[in-house]
Amino acid sequence: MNTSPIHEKPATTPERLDFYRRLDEKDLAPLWETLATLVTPQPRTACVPAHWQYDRLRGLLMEAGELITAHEAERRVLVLENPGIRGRSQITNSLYAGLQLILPGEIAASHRHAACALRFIIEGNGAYTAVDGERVSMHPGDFIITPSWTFHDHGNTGDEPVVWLDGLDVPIVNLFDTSFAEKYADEVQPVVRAEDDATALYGTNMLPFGYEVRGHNSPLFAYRYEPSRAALAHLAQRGAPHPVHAFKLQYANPATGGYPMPTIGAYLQLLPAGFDGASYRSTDATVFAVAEGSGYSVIDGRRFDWTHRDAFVVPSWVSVSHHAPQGEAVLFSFSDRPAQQALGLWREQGRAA
Ligand code: 1HN
Repeated sequence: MNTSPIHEKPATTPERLDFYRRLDEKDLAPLWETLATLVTPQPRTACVPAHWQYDRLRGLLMEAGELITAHEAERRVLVLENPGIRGRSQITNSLYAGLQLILPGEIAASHRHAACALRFIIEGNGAYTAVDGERVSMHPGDFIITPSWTFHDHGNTGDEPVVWLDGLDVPIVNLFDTSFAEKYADEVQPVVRAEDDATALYGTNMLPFGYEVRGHNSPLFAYRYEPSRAALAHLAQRGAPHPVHAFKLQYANPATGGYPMPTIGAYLQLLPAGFDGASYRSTDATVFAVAEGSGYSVIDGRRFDWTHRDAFVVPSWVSVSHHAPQGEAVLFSFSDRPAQQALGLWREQGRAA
């Protein structure tokens, strides 16, 4: 790959500086002064690799639970901010991530927005999320989607705190200046599909009879952990791991075979005990959550030792390899790959056969 710049910034002379000043007054700027940083030979992100240890932040999340109600906060979330771009509520240039806590008896009121969301359940049972009238229970390891512009509220009818990882495409929506949001008239939307009716479909590869494909969102809002995990176990029994990804599956929209949402793809991968992954990079910065076990990843030459419930992020076009020396591990991940592919921009390197 040719990584030399397409242009070197020309020398600045007093005459040129004076010219630039006069351009500036007219809202004009010389491209040759910025071209080298504007169009780089390869991605040059401000985002950095980062790791959030759940054991070290769980106390803070519970403290948030004492300091502010879900009602007052609207959503009680600690945002995972990429250290390279602090203050923007972003984990990558295109995605938001946060850890949301809902305590027993609490309700997070119904609203909708242009941004789509995913939830990956980290700990606790007894909470539900309602998406467009469909109430879905949440259990650790489940992957749940909230498509764009669908009303959603959450509740915890159990007796323990429930925590999940939120992922949203808020920065993409804001890049296009296409943000809309509104509250539902009541705190909670009516349940139009019973939990059991909806849940019965999850993991069956079946859709309601007569279902018509509409838009880009999966008609199934929840992907249970057990069937996904069982599929990975089955793959691991039958074949050799991929040198980079080990055993990796992507969550699919059963109506189209495509991604569950137009902007965010999500994945679950099993690293078998002793897995020593090869180095790889892709243009989609990726957020990982540890679903099971422990291990480490080498990101841009730095080693990050992770364990169950931790989160970490791999920026765009930065090399990563995964390792599971202490036993098998399962990683959940999500990225903006569907958006990049739709625009013809996605690339990867180091993908062995
Ligand atoms: C949101 O609506 C939720 O519904 C969580 O749980 C996190 C972050 C930014 C914007 C909207 C939720 C969010 C959010």
